[in-house]
Amino acid sequence: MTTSEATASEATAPDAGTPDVEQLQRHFDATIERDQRIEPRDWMPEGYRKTLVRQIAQHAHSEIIGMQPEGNWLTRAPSLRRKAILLAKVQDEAGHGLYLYSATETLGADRADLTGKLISSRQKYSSIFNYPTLNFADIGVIGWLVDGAAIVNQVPLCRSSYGPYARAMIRICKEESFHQRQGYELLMTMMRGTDEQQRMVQDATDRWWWPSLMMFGPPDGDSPNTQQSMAWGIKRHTNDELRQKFIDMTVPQADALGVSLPDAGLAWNDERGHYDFSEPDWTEFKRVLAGSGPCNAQRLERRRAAHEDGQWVRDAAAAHAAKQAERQTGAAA
Ligand code: FAQ
Repeated sequence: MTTSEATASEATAPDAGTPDVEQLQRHFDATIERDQRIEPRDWMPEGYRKTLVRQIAQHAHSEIIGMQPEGNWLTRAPSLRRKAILLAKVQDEAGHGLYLYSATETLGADRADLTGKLISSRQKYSSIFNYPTLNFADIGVIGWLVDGAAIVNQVPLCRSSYGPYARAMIRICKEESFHQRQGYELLMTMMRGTDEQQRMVQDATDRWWWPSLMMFGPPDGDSPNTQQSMAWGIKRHTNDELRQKFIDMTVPQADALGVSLPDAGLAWNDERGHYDFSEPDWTEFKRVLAGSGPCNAQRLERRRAAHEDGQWVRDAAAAHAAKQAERQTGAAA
């Protein structure tokens, strides 16, 4: 184990006996200061725990709701190869949701409670999944832009201060990288195809560009959580820093693909060493967050229906577990 992997308890254990809250807080602060991990059994301030549950739950919900836009094309994939790739990707997203819900459970959250909060609109999921997938080029563009943005946002989370979240992100990021590449490869193939296929790619790029930039969250000046989350080492970069990184990375990819990005203000700035770009429409972002995006109602309705349809499975699993426990108690007696 490297020093940076040492847990808070191993690094500086508070004095023997029952430590008071101030002592525990100092110990926690010192762990964060040394850039070491907080683990589930370590003491943590309530605000830290709540912030993690909020962010990780929103992330888990995004993975699960995020299965819908692409799932929409599973039955209509143009070839067996594309269908197998898409199926694997959608299944991966379900897995990501499960690792993340498990991470919230290490913080004392209850998965059923979080699902209840999602389907009653008391917890958010990413704005990006409230846009429709109109044709198969959208599948490629989701891989390229949406998974591309997810990677830029999530790679730094592999160094997040909370151990179970950071470890979940390592595996998720490896899979997201395959997702991004399959999308880009799909688009490359379409761009070598007919005029109509090339037009489809351009149209999908035009529709997904701005929503992809909004995935990084509001501008830093309007982001109530960033400062504290960075002080706690939960987030490693601000929303605007990551948005800029994504743009700088994506513009050359668009050039290689042969598509234009729908922003007349996009231009390399030699002085800054970054691309300048226009401001996304933050009124639209707020509208989508408030529940009035193109697909919000449909996404939640489908998630609610899936939850209700699955009730008998949960009941059967609980009855089976109870029966097993009863048998074990009987055998032990
Ligand atoms: N959509 O103060 P901040 C994926 C909320 S990738 C909806 O800046 P924070 C992979 C925010 O929660 C997508 N809500 O907040 C995939 C806060 O709400 P609250 C998921 C947003 O937390 C690909 C309020 O606005 N990725 O699923 C959004 O410091 C393809 C104020 O904002 C993650 O969740 C938004 N875009 O920063 C799956 C990554 N932006 O509760 C399928 C982890 C902000 O205070 C197919 N999360 N809000 O009322 C994060 O990095 C952060 O939570 C941010 C927001 C950057 C999203």
